Formats: sequence, C-alpha cells, structure tokens
Amino acid sequence: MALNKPGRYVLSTLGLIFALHFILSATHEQYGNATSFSKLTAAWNKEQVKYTDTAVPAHPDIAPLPKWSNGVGGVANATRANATFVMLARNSDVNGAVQSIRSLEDRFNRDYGYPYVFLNEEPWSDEFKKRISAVTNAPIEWGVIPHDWWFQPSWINEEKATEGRKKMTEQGIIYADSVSYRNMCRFNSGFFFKHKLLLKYKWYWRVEPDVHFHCTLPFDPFLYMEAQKKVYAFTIALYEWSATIPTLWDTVKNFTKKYPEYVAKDNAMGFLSDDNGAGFNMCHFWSNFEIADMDFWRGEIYTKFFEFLDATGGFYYERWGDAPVHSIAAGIFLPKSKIHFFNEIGYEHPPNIHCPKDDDVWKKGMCGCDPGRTHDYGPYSCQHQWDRIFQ
Ligand SMILES: Nc1nc2c(ncn2[C@@H]2O[C@H](COP(=O)(O)OP(=O)(O)OP(=O)(O)O)[C@@H](O)[C@H]2O)c(=O)[nH]1
Ligand SMILES: *[C@@H]1O[C@H](CO)[C@@H](O)[C@H](O)[C@H]1NC(C)=O
Ligand SMILES: *[C@@H]1O[C@H](CO)[C@@H](O)[C@H](O)[C@H]1NC(C)=O
Ligand SMILES: *[C@@H]1O[C@H](CO)[C@@H](O)[C@H](O)[C@H]1NC(C)=O
Ligand SMILES: *[C@@H]1O[C@H](CO)[C@@H](O)[C@H](O)[C@H]1NC(C)=O
Ligand SMILES: [Mg+2]
Repeated sequence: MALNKPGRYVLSTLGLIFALHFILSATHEQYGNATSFSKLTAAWNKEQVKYTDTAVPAHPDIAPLPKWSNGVGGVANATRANATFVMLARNSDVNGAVQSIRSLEDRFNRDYGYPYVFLNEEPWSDEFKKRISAVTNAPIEWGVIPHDWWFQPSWINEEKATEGRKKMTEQGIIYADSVSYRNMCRFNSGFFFKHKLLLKYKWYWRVEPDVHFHCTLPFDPFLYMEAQKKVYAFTIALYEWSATIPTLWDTVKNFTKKYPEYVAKDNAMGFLSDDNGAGFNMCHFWSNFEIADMDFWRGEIYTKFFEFLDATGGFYYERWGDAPVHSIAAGIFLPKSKIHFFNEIGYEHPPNIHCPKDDDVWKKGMCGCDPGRTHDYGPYSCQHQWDRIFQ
C-alpha cells in the first residue's frame, strides 16, 4: 500500500482512536457493543483499522452490512464513508454494466455494501434493473437525468456545431460526429453531482460498463481519501487528442486571468503543462475511473469554471471531454497533495489497463492482471508528468 510510514501513522493516531472510542462507548451503547476491545484487537492486523479515526456515522441510506461480511475491517458499519458508486449508462449497456458491477462486488464491495446510483437520460428498463439487482445486495437507486442537463442547449448555434462535427470527422477523430457523446461529456463535466440522488453523498466512485477490477482492495478507498484529505483520485493518466479541444486551454487561461485568486498554491500545473501554464501538454486523468469529493465540483470555484466553459459552447462546437475538464480543474484549483494515484486498484477500461507493477502490491491484491501490460510507463502514458511534480 502507498500509505506513508504506517508505523508512525498508527502511533500518532492511536491516542485519537482511544479517546474517540471511550467517548463513543460511554455515549452510545450500540457503538460500545460493536467495537468491544476484543473485537478491535482481533482486527488490529487488518489495514482498515488504521482509518477508524476518521470514521463517520453510517449514512442513513446505507443499509446494514451484508450478512456474509465480516464488517468493514471488523469494526461493523460505523466506519463507512458518505459515499456511493455512480454509473451513467444506456439500457443497451446492460451486459457491460453487469460485468462491471460483478467485478467491483467481487474485488471490493461485497464486504462493504456501498450503494449504487445509476443514471440515464431515459427511464431504466425492467431488464436492466433486474439484471443489476441480481448481482449485488447493496442498495440501488435508479435516476433519470433532467432534460436540460443532457440535451444540447437551444442557445447553441447548430450551424456552427454541425460544422465542428464535420471538420472533426474529416480528421478521423473518434465520436467526431456524435451529439450524444457530447451530451455525455457535458453532463459528466457539469451536472452529475447535482442530481438529486447524489446530493446526499459527498464521495463518489465512477464506474462504467465493460470495465474490470483486477485486484482485491485491502482497504476502503473512500476512507483513505478522507483520512489523507484527498479530493480527487485516478488510476490512469494519458494524453488527450488535441483536435477535440482546440480552444479549451485558451478558455481556461481566460478564466484564470479573470479569477487569479482561484488558482491553488502548489498546484499540479507541472502535470498539465511543460511550460509553466503557457500551453497544455494534453496530460489528463482518465475519468472513466474517478474517486472524488463531489463537494469540490459543487463548490464556487468549479461551478464558475464550468459555467465559463459551457458559455463558450465548446462542448458542442468542439468535443471537450469531461476528462480534460475535470483534470484541468483538479490540477489548477487544488494543491497537488490533494490528488491521489491509486496504485493498488488494478483497473481496466479497454484498451488501457493499470496493473500494479510492484510485486508486493500485486501479490497482496491477488491481482489477476499482467503487470507487463500496465499502462503506467507505456508510450501514451502521462505517469512521468505526474511523477515529476513530486520530485
Ligand atoms: N445514458 C447514456 N449514457 C451514455 C451515453 N453515451 C455514453 N454513455 C455512458 O457514458 C460513459 C462514457 O461513454 P463511453 O461510450 O464509454 O465513452 P468512452 O469511455 O469515452 O469510450 P469507449 O472507449 O467507447 O468506452 C459510459 O458510462 C456510457 O455508458 C448515452 O447516450 N446515454
Ligand atoms: C449490547 O450487548 C448486550 C449483551 O450482549 C445486549 O444485551 C444489548 O442488547 C446490546 N445493546 C445493543 C444496543 O445492541
Ligand atoms: C449498522 O447500521 C444499521 C443502520 O444504521 C443498524 O440498524 C445496525 O444495527 C448497525 N449494525 C451494527 C453491527 O452496528
Ligand atoms: C454526506 O455528504 C453530503 C454532501 O456533502 C452532505 O450534504 C450530507 O449531510 C452528508 N451526510 C452525512 C450523513 O454526513
Ligand atoms: C480569451 O479572451 C480574449 C480577450 O477577451 C478573447 O479575444 C479570446 O477570444 C478569448 N479566448 C477564448 C478561447 O475564449
Ligand atoms: Mg467507456
């Protein structure tokens, strides 16, 4: 695990855990029962116990842990985060969606029971609901997206948008001609976290149909994010097709000129740019996997940022992806220490795969992937640009 200096961490938090424990035991009989010291000691060797100092009350909408679970790190359900999975999909994505959820349940969630929120611009089919419900016992909510958060706004100049799609098609860009792909990118950039089913959660883990989780997670990544005060996490970093975002960076620069106070000190600009912000080097986090804090997207800075981008029409006149938009925002408006690379999470969204290269991490996670195939330092990877900002 990428935890720094576990020994020191445990020591420095022991006091806090004990103090919290005594207060809670005295005031909550149920807490006392669930965490009697014999149980705590038995679970001591499990990684998760290290995070108990950041325990938050179980979210009211999170069901009790599944019967077969040993509890989160053996500490019952008091320690789950205020978190949910979110999947945007079409009814026709059902087979891929089932495959992704099976994989996620097997490698992580069967022991945690974090809820799922599914989003679609159309009503969910009975088949989709039935097939997904069959492969998880976790709570599931089925959301429909409000019309205006999905479809091309009426103020977009359709002639200009058509022209943009035509030009991109000639350049042989993937999804060049697709309006629905653009709807999806704009929705993921600026709206999903405002959906009423997501408002009650702080953390989300984005999952797509047809992805694979290749390693068993020996800890709860949500509680890790919380404990380490992270905001945004990724597993794969790569280059964007520049033809999809010709004016994005200039728009970003206009925004930061207007609001210089929003730019974080010690940010991750060195990941996004090779010349101190003059140009964008196309490096971004691959957003089909994300674990992040929705309160960052909901906050003043990102709200203004998205509105500024959206007003230019670039999501339709060009083909701005939610991946560069999220990555640029995280990279500029957050200190770099709040962005995390989850090496332990073996993840595949074909054609790319992150498989932990370190032998101990790979073994501990019982990873089913070939570390030789990992994207990390392949030719299309931006992992070097990520590493260099910490050197
Ligand atoms: N409801 C809905 N979901 C969509 C639509 N288009 C894409 N999605 C979802 O949005 C996410 C991203 O779309 P993908 O088609 O996977 O795009 P991608 O990951 O860039 O490209 P792929 O390599 O094809 O996976 C996935 O979760 C899709 O299921 C759509 O028109 N409606
Ligand atoms: C705590 O444990 C005792 C003894 O096992 C039991 O009688 C009591 O009902 C429990 N309290 C709660 C709130 O679970
Ligand atoms: C877990 O939480 C649920 C809902 O808050 C509660 O009903 C259940 O008793 C809790 N279980 C334990 C072991 O604390
Ligand atoms: C979970 O997070 C959301 C968003 O920050 C917040 O509104 C809600 O009150 C939180 N719920 C709990 C139980 O902490
Ligand atoms: C940035 O602002 C300048 C000055 O207002 C403007 O001329 C230019 O078109 C803007 N660039 C983009 C990409 O919006
Ligand atoms: Mg995809």
